[in-house]
Amino acid sequence: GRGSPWWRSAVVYQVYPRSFADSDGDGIGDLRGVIAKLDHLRSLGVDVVWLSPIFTSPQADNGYDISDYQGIDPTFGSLEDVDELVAGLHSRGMRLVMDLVVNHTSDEHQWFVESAASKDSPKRDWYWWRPPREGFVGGERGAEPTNWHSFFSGSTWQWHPETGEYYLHLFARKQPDLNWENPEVRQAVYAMMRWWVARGVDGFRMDVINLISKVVCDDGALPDGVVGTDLPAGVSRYADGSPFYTNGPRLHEFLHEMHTEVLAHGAASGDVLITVGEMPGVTLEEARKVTDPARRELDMVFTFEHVGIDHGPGGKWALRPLHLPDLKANLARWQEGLMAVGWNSLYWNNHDQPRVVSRWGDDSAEHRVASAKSLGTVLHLLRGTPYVYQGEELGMTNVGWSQIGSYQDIETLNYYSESVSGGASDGEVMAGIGPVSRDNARTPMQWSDTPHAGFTTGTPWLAVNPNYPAVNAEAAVADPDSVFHHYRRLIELRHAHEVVVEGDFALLLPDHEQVFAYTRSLGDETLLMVANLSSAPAVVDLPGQAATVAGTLLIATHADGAPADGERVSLAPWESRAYLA
Ligand code: ISL
Repeated sequence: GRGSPWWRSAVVYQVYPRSFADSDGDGIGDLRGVIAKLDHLRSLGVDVVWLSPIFTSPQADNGYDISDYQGIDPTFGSLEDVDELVAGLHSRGMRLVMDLVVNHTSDEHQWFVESAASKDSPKRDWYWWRPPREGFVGGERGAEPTNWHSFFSGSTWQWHPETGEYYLHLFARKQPDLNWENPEVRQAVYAMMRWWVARGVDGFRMDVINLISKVVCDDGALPDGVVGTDLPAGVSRYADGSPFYTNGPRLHEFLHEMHTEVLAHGAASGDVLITVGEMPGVTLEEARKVTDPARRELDMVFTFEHVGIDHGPGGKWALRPLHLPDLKANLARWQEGLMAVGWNSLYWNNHDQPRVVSRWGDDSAEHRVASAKSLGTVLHLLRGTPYVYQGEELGMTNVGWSQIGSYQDIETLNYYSESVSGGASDGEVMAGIGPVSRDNARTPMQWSDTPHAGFTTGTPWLAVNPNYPAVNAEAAVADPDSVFHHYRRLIELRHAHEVVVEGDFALLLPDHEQVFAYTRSLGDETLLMVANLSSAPAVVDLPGQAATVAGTLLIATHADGAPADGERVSLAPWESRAYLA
């Protein structure tokens, strides 16, 4: 509605700077590379750029391990480059969202260095230090304070012989968790956020922000996870600790405090900031609380339910083929659940997820373009704020290497070592890694058909996907039927039609195994989206939709699509259309 915050009609584009554009030939993308490509983003029509971390970092997790929140890693450039990026975006009518990674720091952050120096350090309590389990010698198997399994394999506890205690790291051992129970930690984070806001940033994407509050027992101990059978063989001595650090007891209190201390004051421009909390394990009920404007926490969250919908019993490393009705039911549940109160973020891809055209589309030469377009249509006409991950607008695909030596992602490498040392064969582990490794999303952006896809004049830090001669930005921009121009039109539709932004959502054909169909309605307008997400033709009857299919065709994948016949719509493989009446 009128007077609603600017970000409700915005589309966000994620830049993963290491893989976006390299200006100096060292093989790693950088800020001057991003600055050089702003017109690509402007012609796509996005409103906001979310930049993955560019801060000083040992790069153990590609910048999600920060050693100085107010410094820029020399790999990426300088503070002056950030200022120029902000100015370049603002002058083109776009805004900048920074990545806020404050569940953990790097172990090379000065805060941790001081904390680790001695048990009496004034900063000792800034992190989670705990003694070895009673009856065990520190460092030996089983002595860890809890049995939790790390997101990046192994224990969540690292033995520190110098002070005779363990520290907690939910991710890599170079990513110690900050202790948000300590008010000094929280104030230091808020001060750093205010510094970035004063410098001109327009918002924050908050890394794993629903993991900041942990369950602490009265005696200060953290609880053990229940040992189950759901962990792969090699890791079965660990348990799932997530109930004790996901959506923890003080999460809403901390987010509200952050709102009061920082977010409520708005951007330097005078506008409201935009905030999105990355929340693995978030439930709809928690998301509604976080995004209820009256509670003053965050604007939206990244849920993980839909990107877990094809996980097998072994988790993300055992992807199964998508069962479309499950995906539809899940997205519909979130659409409906955040309709009256709260707001959705909409995404298929980011730097942690495999490429959607390979995962749920068909990346063969025959269907790549149509399937990328139809998946885009399904997402972009939903209610919420869409996020486009770099290369998604080109229909970039998974690379799916079969040799572990090709990969660099720490999650992938640690999982490989843990599984192989637990007795799994290289072949079976690689069969799991290929379709889902985060490196699928991290191969360099494909700009042109020149060597290394025009990403760098040097040697890229991660190999370019060999399909770049066919899949690249230069070719896509020149071709009016490309995925790029389809995404550009989808973004235009959101800007042009209030029904795309605010309309109520209703799912059609919930059980259909090929077709995703829904309506959006606002006042007397109805938008109908119908997409065949399969490589076979489909014919559907849409009860009550005769008027909409006779309305204006807003966007379509196939120029020569069969006209609708009453309520009956016939769709070619991967064909989609949206009508407005
Ligand atoms: O990638 C994942 C899917 O298995 C998750 O485990 C992922 O690590 C989780 O979604 C949190 O992601 C965020 O925090 C991590 C960082 O590695 C990711 O890149 C970031 O998006 C730790 O900072």
